Amino acid sequence: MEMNFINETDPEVAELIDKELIRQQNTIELIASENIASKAVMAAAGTVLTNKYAEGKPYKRFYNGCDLVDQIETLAVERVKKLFGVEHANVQPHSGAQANMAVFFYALKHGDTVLGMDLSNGGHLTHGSPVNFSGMYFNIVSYGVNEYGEIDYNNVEKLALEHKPKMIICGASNYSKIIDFKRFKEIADKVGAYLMADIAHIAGLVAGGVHPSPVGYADFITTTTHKSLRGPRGGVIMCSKEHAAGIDKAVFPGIQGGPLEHIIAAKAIAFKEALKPEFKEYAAQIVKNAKALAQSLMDENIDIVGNGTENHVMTIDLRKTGKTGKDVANLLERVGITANKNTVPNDPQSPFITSGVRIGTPAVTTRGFKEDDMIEVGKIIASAITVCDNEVALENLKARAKKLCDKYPLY
Ligand code: DSN
Repeated sequence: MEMNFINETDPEVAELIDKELIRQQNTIELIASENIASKAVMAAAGTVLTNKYAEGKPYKRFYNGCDLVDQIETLAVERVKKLFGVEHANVQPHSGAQANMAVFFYALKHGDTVLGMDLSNGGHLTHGSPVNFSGMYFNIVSYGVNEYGEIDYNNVEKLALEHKPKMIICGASNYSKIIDFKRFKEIADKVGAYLMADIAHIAGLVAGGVHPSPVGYADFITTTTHKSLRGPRGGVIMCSKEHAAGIDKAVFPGIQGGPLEHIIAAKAIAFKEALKPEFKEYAAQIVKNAKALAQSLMDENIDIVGNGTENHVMTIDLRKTGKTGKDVANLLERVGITANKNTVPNDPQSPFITSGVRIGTPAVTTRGFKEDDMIEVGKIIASAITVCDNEVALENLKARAKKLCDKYPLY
């Protein structure tokens, strides 16, 4: 029905949205940060709530007419608090980057030292990249991963003792091992630093009980809501009561204006979905699928950084194939698999070319893929890398990928 409204007003945009639905239906989505939101989540994001200004917090707004959005935002807050077992949550950040920015704004002063994971080692732009506000306005010290793709906690401790950061950031955009939040907390305590856990990638796994939680260790927990958590595109900050008022002020009026109440309603629905027992099964299946995919690739003689995965994501290491991440990501798109190029530890290539491809299983798991399907996906990827110049063979692989897509309709 919504598409009819769009079509009446703007057939050009409607056609492109229609085509994007077909693209998603006919593609095996392995971008580790993407997912497939439910119809209810999407419907809430397209409601009259987009019309409402509601600066401030529920029941303490600057504008009138907020009674109903107050109730909706309160539902979102209470549900996410229950889901993660936290004392306080702010559901207004428009994105994960803004959630992180608000924590920086509250916890740090311009020029303070922050210890975070390097972007090319799996960290995030907002963990101190020189091209991001975090790297421009703060003194960043970075830690990375060893050749097995693991954080060297002793090295993190050494850097912390040497540089005395005001805040340490853990959590990553491309890290396939379990994060030891307790160890990070011990390091932070040794130097009196705040600990921020950015769980954007693993939030669904934490909520589903298949990855340890940072609650009780991290002073601030930030996440996006659209990755493994499977909600609308947006962010959340969680913390103890001690930091609640300061974090809320950092979000508004610190870095944002009016909250997106239509997206907050969609977040409330996603949190309700994640509180259901089925979500635990989903989270467990994401990890089972990732392990099956990693094994299938390694069985086909494809290297995986760290020889496997403990969560939802892994990086194919292409160094021995002589191919680049950029080429293979494009090649995979050619056969109906979407992924992104990514650096591997000590990558000889630039971040624009890379020697790796990051792949993850949250989206395909939502579609219903199981371990057997992941084995087939691994075989398709491995064959594509091998037969990359043979058009007939690539067409054949595309047909195999399409068969899997047809087996699991998107909506
Ligand atoms: N762009 C996200 C990812 O792909 O991991 C990080 O925000």
